[in-house]
Amino acid sequence: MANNDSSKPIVDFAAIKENLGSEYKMVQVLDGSAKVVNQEVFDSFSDEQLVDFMKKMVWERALHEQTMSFSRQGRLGFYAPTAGEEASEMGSVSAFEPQDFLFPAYRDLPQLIQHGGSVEKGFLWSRGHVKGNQYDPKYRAWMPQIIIGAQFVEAAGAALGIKKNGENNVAFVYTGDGGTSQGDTYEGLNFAGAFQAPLVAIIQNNGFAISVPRKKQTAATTLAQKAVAAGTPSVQVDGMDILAVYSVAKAAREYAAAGNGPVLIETLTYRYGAHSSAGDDPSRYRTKEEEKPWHDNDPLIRLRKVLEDKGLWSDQQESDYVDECKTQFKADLKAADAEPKQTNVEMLKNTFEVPTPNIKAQIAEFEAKESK
Ligand SMILES: Cc1ncc(C[n+]2csc(CCOP(=O)(O)OP(=O)(O)O)c2C)c(N)n1
Ligand SMILES: [Mg+2]
Repeated sequence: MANNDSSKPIVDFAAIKENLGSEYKMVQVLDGSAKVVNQEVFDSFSDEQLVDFMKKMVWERALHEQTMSFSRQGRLGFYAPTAGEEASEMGSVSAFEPQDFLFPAYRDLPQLIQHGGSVEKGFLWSRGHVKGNQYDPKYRAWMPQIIIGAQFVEAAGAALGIKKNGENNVAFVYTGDGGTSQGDTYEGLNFAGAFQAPLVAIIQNNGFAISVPRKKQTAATTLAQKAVAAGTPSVQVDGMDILAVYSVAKAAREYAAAGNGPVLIETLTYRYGAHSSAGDDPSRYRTKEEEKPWHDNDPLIRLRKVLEDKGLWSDQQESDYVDECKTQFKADLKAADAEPKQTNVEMLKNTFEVPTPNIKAQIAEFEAKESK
């Protein structure tokens, strides 16, 4: 049968495509010039809270600087730089309760530490030391995941466990923009949606998956809309505005903890440095002109302006606090240095609760070698 070319198509795919994701409007409390754009939410913060947010971001920036310096001295293993992502990381983690279960990725050590971990353990993790993955069982967090997306499947399982235990808590999980292209991310989200489990998924869209820019990663207009297929509400938030990130994460936590199922948050942020301390060169995949607006939008500058206007913060206070943090990080590295070197026996024993015959043989072999 011949088509009548002049008639309108039964479906206007072009119009549908044009509108995909158009309902997402980036949430802000402070705009790029630190102007309050949501007075009601801004007024809900006490002076103490504002100073606490500033201190957390200054702490994270100092941790970044110190770990980059340790890395250049060959004193750490793998470390993922975090400068630029302080509002996204500190704003989100501050919205959760100690009893919430955290599933971080490798760029989320600062959240892991803030959620009750320690800098020393973070350094041991960076060195691949098994002690970096061993936490007090009452501390509710999983080790930072290197396998992109895998933490979403784990977090969905934990969220279902939380629901089955009848707790009013949530599991919260992080991945990057690149992570949303990985099957596991969707599978975890879909599972949590199907079981209406209390999962808060945070996509830190920092513009790049190593050298692959966000635009080449997916044709989706926003990453937030990827939740829609899993029947999950989602939001895009200014990831350089800590007040917006915190407020959105807090609302997401409350919604999920109340038994309404999962939520997804996309934070729009930027990675200033290289992908990792292994030293890839960002100038090979982006220009200084592209980077500049993000530096102008720096999360610390934005909150600092607000605090200085209120007389709550000064350069002196900041530099004293940076010194205090860096002194502590140096002590934390010393403590990590004092940890006895990991043996193969320890690593093998840590692999399976009940070792296989093969692993048993290897344990015996290394016990003989390493006891010498
Ligand atoms: C399953 C899997 N595939 C590939 C990699 C290699 N890899 C490590 S980091 C990375 C990029 C991830 O980018 P994104 O999710 O945006 O996170 P970001 O590093 O920007 O925080 C890739 C592809 C991996 N670790 N795991
Ligand atoms: Mg990324």
